[in-house]
Amino acid sequence: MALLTPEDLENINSQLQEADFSVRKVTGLDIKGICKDFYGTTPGCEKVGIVPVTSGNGIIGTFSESLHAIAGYFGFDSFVTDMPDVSGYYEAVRNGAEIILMADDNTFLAHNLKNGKIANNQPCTGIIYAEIASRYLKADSRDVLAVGFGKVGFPGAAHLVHKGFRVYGYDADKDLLEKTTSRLGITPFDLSNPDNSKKFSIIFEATPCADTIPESIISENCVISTPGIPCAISEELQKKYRVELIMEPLGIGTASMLYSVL
Ligand code: NAI
Ligand code: 1J1
Ligand code: MG
Repeated sequence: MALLTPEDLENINSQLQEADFSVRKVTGLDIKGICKDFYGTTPGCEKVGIVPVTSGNGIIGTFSESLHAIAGYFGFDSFVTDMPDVSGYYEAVRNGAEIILMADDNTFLAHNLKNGKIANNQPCTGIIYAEIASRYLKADSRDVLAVGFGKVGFPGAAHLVHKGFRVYGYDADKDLLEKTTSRLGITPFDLSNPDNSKKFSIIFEATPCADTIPESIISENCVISTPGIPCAISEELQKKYRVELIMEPLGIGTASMLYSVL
């Protein structure tokens, strides 16, 4: 499992602003607008308690502070507890938290204690990046390429299928590729075969690998919506094809979680 590093989270506010600019350019709405439209919710004055967690690989420096900045950016009042783990959870609830945000190495959750709704970061991230991609105003068709069918990619790809897109898909794991494409009704599209040169204007990518998108399949001005870290495409190709890149390490997925539990 690829965990975030403090370097990924540097300048989280400017990363969010840049992502918001790109999302608006691609869809006509900002991240809040997409979440509001998609989940049908708006933040009131819910207080968010962020609990640092020490288990497994432990606390990621700036993870909790980044969540605090992200919650504020999307209009939520939040605080980080002084204590971690169970003591931190107790502290959060005692101090009036209505929504708890906390993560160990496997699960990053948002739990609304008032209405009981709970969200997991992986599907929330996949679905919102897929939703953003699906709203590309200048798409040339309803064909979409989905790359990576893991914990983030699978729910995103499923969302695109359910929205009625013609989804082509690839995963480096052959068994998973076969299983997922037949289960979801996706057309397998082998990116490792250079003869596959169909061009896409909408690409959704969720892998932990760099440079997964080859030059042969990208069209000028295509959208690549990708939560995957590191980046799916080289800077050189991004410039050459004027790619609209939606990529941000934590905030878009967290916004999706928060709006989904309102
Ligand atoms: P996962 O391990 O469950 O799935 C990754 C999938 O990518 C696997 O099925 C693997 O076979 C496939 N893959 C690996 N290399 C590939 C290649 N070259 N071409 C095609 N497929 C390839 O991982 P998960 O949990 O789905 O996370 C994916 C990425 O998203 C990670 O980098 C993770 O850190 C990142 N992430 C980002 C978030 C954000 O808010 N930006 C939130 C959560 C995760
Ligand atoms: C661990 C989070 C690991 C990731 C979104 O409280 C702390 O500081 C740590 N226990 C947080 N998960 O890196 C996922 C979540 C993107 N990657
Ligand atoms: Mg994100």
